[in-house]
Order: sequence, then C-alpha cells, then structure tokens
Amino acid sequence: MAPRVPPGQAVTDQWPVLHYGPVPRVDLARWRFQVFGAVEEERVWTYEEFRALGRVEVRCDVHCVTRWSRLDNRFGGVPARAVLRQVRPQPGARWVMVHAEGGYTTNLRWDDLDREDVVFAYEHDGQPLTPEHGWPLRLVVPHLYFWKSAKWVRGLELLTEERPGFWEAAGYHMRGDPWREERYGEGLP
Ligand SMILES: Nc1nc2c(c(=O)[nH]1)N[C@H]1C(S)=C(S)[C@@H](COP(=O)(O)O)O[C@H]1N2
Ligand SMILES: [Mo]
Repeated sequence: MAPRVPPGQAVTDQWPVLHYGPVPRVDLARWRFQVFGAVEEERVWTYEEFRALGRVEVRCDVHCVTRWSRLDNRFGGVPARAVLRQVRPQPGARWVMVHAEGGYTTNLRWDDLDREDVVFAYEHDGQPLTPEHGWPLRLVVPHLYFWKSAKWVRGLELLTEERPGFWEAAGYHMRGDPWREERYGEGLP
C-alpha cells in the first residue's frame, strides 16, 4: 500500500498556527479579490461575488515543511477551477503569484492551481475558518507543502516567467512537493 504520510513528517492531532507577521483584521465590506498581471482582462470580485463562484468540500491532509502533518481535514470553499475558469491568461502565462494581506506571496504553477482538490477555503471541518487560520479566505493546495496555502488571500497575479514568493525567495523550494521532500531550493539565481 502507498504510504499516507510523506517522508520526514510526523502526524499531529493539533492544528498549529504558523505564519509570518500579525493576523490581519479584515473588513469584508472593503475586501476585494483581484486577478491581474499577464491576463487579457483584469478581474475584481467582492467577497459575496467570490463566494458565489462555486462551492466544494475537499478532504485532504496537510503537510508543513516544519515536519508536522495533519490528516483528514475537510475544507469548504470555492473550487480553484471555478476561479480559473473566469480568467483568460495571456499566451505563456503559466505561473501565478498568490498575494495575501500584508504582503505575503507564494508562487505556483498554473497547473498546480488547476486541480480538482485545490480550494479557496472559508470553512474547516464544518466551521468557519478562524482569523488565525486565514479567515475570510485561504488557499489550500493539498499536494504541496502548506506554505503554498496562503492565508488571507487577496489575489492572483499571472506571470509569463517564474518568480519566487516570500519563502521561496528566502530559500524554500520553488514547487514544494512533500513526497519528493522539496523543502529547500538549489539556492538563489
Ligand atoms: N498569508 C500567509 N499565509 C501563510 C503563511 C504566512 O506567513 N502568511 N504561512 C504559511 C505556512 S509556512 C504554513 S505552515 C501555513 C500554516 O497554516 P495554519 O496556521 O492554518 O496551520 O500557512 C501558510 N500560509
Ligand atoms: Mo509552514
């Protein structure tokens, strides 16, 4: 049987809170989600409009690069594919920079967002996300290390060239596949 937990990880029943900087206070009335960069047309949604794009529940494990894994999470939210369907990338725009409150960024390939189990979540195990875990909206990319799952996400910037986000610029791997232990990169260019 295939192993459930990636190499070098230990399972915890807790849900640690981990992030850089303070938990932002978010005013939903002013909240906007923006798609910009290498797109044919920029998009902007209010919180209500964004949630109306679709609904899915995803059951998944999360794996933090600091070596804890939390199994069997249930995230409710908007399927990433419902968002990407609204976006017309310019030719060659195969990468995405995810932008969050307070300047946190993380880079992803378009293909790593364009999967059935990727979700812009506002619920965890049937409850609204707490502010510490990313309310009002966090990305969840189950197949990559959890630093790719930006909390307090506010937009996507399409890119025609790959660019490192916050932790990637500090030496973390550009992709972050836990099954291949892609923890750290090969160094900065
Ligand atoms: N906006 C933002 N999102 C973030 C981070 C951050 O510092 N800022 N840290 C990442 C890291 S390293 C991890 S392990 C997870 C932790 O999510 P949790 O606090 O819900 O467990 O959030 C990720 N998303
Ligand atoms: Mo992390």
